[in-house]
Amino acid sequence: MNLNLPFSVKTYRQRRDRLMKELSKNEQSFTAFFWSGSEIVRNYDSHFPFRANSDFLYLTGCSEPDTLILLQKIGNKTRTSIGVRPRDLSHERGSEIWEGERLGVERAPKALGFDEAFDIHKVQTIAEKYMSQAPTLFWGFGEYPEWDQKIVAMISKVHHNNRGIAIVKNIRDPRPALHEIRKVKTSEEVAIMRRSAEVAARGHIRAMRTTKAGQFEYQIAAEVEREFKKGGSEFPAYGSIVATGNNACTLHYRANNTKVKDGEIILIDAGAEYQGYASDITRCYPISGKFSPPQKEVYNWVLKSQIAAIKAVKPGVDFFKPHIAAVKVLCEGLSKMKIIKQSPKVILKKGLWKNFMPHGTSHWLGLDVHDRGVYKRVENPSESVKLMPGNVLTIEPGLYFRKDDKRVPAAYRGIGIRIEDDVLVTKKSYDVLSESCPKTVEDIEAACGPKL
Ligand SMILES: [Mn+2]
Repeated sequence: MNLNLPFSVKTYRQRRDRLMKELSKNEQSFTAFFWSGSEIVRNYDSHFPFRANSDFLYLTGCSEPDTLILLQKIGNKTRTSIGVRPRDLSHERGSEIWEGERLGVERAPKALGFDEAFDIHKVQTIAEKYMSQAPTLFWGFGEYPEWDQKIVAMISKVHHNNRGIAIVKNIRDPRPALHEIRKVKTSEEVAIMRRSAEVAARGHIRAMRTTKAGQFEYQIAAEVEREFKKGGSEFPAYGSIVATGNNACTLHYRANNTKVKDGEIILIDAGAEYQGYASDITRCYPISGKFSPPQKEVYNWVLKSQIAAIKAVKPGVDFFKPHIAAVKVLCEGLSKMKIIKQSPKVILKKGLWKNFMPHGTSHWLGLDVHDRGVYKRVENPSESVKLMPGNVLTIEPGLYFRKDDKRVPAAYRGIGIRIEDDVLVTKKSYDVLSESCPKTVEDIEAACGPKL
């Protein structure tokens, strides 16, 4: 069976050990559970392609549905177990002959580096046994409601069997510790993320080279995603946004069903998922291959702001420092283009820029496109977290002038621009993982023609 783990079994074992060490800082003895997720029905008996929960993926590298990780630490002793679907070679519906090969109970321990494995159908007995051995249970509520209920029922059962005396005394969330670990990428992870960004960049370049007036946005998406698969990425990291003209002003535009016209700018926000890791790139280019003067003007202000933000990335600075750098330039642009007839200072102070850039400049990037991890300190929410070497974040300022926005001079209406790169925080400064994607007006116009 080809599991295609991105890293060695040893790496995943080390990740689990590291997590257990973190969790044991406050809890001597505990059990922790992590669920992979299940297949989800799209319609009738068709399912969406399965992709495991990212915490689960981080800890195993494996993407089998209906799988539960059990980690236990009692004093200095650790025990790891994994509940999987049993093998089934019958001719019945739902068997491997119908649905594909499974890892199974016998192969799982060695293949994934766990001490033991069990049939997921017997989870209740096993999980209750584990639970009754340690006073603290780590489980992340709110992601799988069905499992939240199962966990509560199991706790109840364990207590009932013990004549109502509490055995599970503390229920804690394992995610803050795990997400802090996930936030700092190793060089192995960075290599994969760089590749993810390179593959995504090729998709954007192909779109620039093939887009012609009269195509539908989804047909352009197909050109982008063709390069993803060609480059070894099985799935896009999220639903590709291909938004022409005024559609670009809808931040999470998903319809992708408009025909593109000459004279418009198209915005593509699309990233590949490579070995589980997301890239997230946004580029805008003219359908005709040439920017009009007002389009170019808006584009260059966003570009200037994006470059200023990237230059603000370095270890030790506040997470929001790049955002502030980006916003300052946008305020200058909004004033210079007379979109807001105020000085840049007033636009900044009164927050008027928010009318035309309603989103933040950055988010973490990793296994999840909006990778987990906090932006403000949990203990002091007025203080933002600092950037650290190994963090990967996006830098994506934008300006959006809706076609029906009467406040905006007519020449700029219907233009929506966002420019997004994936940036690694290095020991001294930054490294743009998506730098192979054209970004200046000159480079984009060159990439737009001649058409393939
Ligand atoms: Mn993004």
